[in-house]
Amino acid sequence: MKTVYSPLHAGHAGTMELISGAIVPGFEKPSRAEIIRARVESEKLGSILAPEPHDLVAAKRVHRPDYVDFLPTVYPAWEASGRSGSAIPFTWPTRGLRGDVLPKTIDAQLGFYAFDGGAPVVKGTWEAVKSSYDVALTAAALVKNGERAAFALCRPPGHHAGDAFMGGYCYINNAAVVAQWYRDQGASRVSILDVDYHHGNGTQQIFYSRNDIQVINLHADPATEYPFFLGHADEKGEGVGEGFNLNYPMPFGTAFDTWSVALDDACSKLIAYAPDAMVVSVGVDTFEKDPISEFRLTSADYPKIGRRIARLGLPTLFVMEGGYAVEEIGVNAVGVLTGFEE
Ligand code: SP5
Ligand code: ZN
Repeated sequence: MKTVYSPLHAGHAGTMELISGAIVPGFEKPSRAEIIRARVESEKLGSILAPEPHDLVAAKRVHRPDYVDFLPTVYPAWEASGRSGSAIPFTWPTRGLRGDVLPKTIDAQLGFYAFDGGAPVVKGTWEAVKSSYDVALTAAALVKNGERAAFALCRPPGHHAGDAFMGGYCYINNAAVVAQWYRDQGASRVSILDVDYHHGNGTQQIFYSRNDIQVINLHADPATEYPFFLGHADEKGEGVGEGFNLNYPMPFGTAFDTWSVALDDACSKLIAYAPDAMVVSVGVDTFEKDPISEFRLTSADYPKIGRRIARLGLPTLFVMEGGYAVEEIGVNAVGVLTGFEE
């Protein structure tokens, strides 16, 4: 299959992250995408294409327009206020505070448009976010125009970003953008299968009241794992969307024997829905050696995931999400794709 990749992701670099009581270099770093790209080449997965530039119309179909327009203003406003480094929010309009009045100062606006402090903005962030969006849409067009599958090597990832908030290394929800784009191009139904270790809270939130986009998540139980406040099994969608959101929370220590049972069940629900196309939010932070995660999948398991997804027989777009064991990220991410192509 073809891969779409942009070098512009690399400007989103040098981010800082507050984790386990310390401020450390961000886990979501440029080498992730570079190592995956190198593995795409060495495994001869297929050609690597540059993205076509897109306007922001498709982003505004799933995100609030004011949120999309805010993103490119962050770093200029941060610099104008005399700071450098990573722009990170520290105050949020939680219960009991006003979440309906956009404040005037950048520190407050960051909190207004974020659900955590995990999406730092540096000088090159917007250009990288925009390139990741272009990568996703360009890869989606390949599939729409007849390719069985394509790989959007997106960086930064997207599945934690909701209609008007960033967080968890995510800014624009690339998987949500392309799912909606397929609908706007004439698909009747689209499924999103999110296999990242973390619950795709942004994707769930965006489509929660919809019956035309099925959202299925396999992830660590939010009772004990980030993003904590969404992703329980009883979240099934609302209104006409009831029954079209499916969550498979699993405990720390989950290995492929258990995880694959959830995948099989998810696949049966997906087949019953009979979508015209599917989008896979492919995170490989389920890996046993992932530095911030607690599942136990091995490198040998990733091709099995690809094979199982291939059996669905659907036009498939793989959109890169998480995975922080950098040394093995290429083997694991590309393992899913080569497994799919067997
Ligand atoms: C796209 C994606 O995978 N985003 C993940 C964001 C996770 N951010 C919070 C991580 C908190 C992890 N807890 C530390 C446990 C270390 N053993
Ligand atoms: Zn993740």
